[in-house]
Amino acid sequence: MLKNDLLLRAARGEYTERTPVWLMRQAGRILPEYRALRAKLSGFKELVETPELAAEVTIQPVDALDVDAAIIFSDILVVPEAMGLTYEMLEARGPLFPETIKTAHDVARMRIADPEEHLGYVLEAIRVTKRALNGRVPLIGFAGAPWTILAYMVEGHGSKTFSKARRMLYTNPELAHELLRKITATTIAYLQAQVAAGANIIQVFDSWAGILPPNHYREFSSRYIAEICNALPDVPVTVFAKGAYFAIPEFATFNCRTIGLDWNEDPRAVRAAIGDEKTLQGNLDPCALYGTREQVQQATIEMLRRFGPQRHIANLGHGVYPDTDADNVRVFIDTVKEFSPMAREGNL
Ligand code: 1CP
Repeated sequence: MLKNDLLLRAARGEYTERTPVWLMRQAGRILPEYRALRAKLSGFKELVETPELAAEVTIQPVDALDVDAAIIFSDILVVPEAMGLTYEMLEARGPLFPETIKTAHDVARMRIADPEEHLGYVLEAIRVTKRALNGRVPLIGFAGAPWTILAYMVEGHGSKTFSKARRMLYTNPELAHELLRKITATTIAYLQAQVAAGANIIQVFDSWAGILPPNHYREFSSRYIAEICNALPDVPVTVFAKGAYFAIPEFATFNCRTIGLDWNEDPRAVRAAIGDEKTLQGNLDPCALYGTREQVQQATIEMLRRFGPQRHIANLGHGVYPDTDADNVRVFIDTVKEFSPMAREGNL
């Protein structure tokens, strides 16, 4: 039983006495205790692949920041690795796939992964985390959306344009679909296993949604996200598609509970467009946390006003930047907790 279930109640559209709050990328470099542990290890992968360590850093922000949820410490790139494409995490540079997907032969070599066999370390990290959390807050499980995973598998690393990946959608759409089907099957089994291991809510990250034109987004991304939502009927799902403002009315028809908004989106306009069915998550600009204490507080209050008092999960519009002052992160969290109850009385 959960002692704090605000996040789940908000996701289900139930009344909350205040707005729940957590931050994308809350576990990581902003916390000195993360940096200290990380410095003792061979690298990022050791942390992700050792369940006790992954559980420890998952819980650090719950202790240090008093957020209303933990998110399992892992990465979206464990999925391509489980399918047969290993990644490296280069210090200060990000992920790199030494081999990439180019041909039909490459796609044929990718397997539909078995969660226990190929991703057992994440499932074990979830089990260890759940025991250690002992019901303090819900645990968020996650995966990348199939399009974002394809983008890394074809491109091999982060990119501003992902032009190799987008080229495939024009030059070999059938091959792209073949790969997307395999990623989707792997992701569905993996997320169902995360739920069985104890994840209370699932977030699908489509980080590179915004680089596709709307017609390609419908053909190569959103339909696979819909399949994932349909395969998880018993758990609330959050769809966060960065930059895909044009797809939000479509997400409103999905079997998901929450839609994540990035900082380009206006919560009032989204509400007006989609009605009250879904909970919204977001969307303070991560750069707002570089301001003074007073500026962070004002920006957070303004965000609360734009979303209104119910059906909102407070968050940033994307992951917190690693050089953000943890004290300003605390101001953001404390402001949500202090001021969101006032909104219920119409005093914000
Ligand atoms: O050594 C380090 O500390 C490296 C930094 C780091 C961290 C802390 C990476 C490398 N991944 C993570 C953990 C991580 N990744 C989490 C942990 C839980 C939490 O949020 O606290 C999550 C949810 C992710 C998900 C993830 N990884 C996404 C989707 C979310 C988003 O930010 O859009 C993406 C795109 C990745 C790929 C990735 N992993 C790491 C980096 C630097 C990147 C982005 C590379 C790029 O810009 O293309």
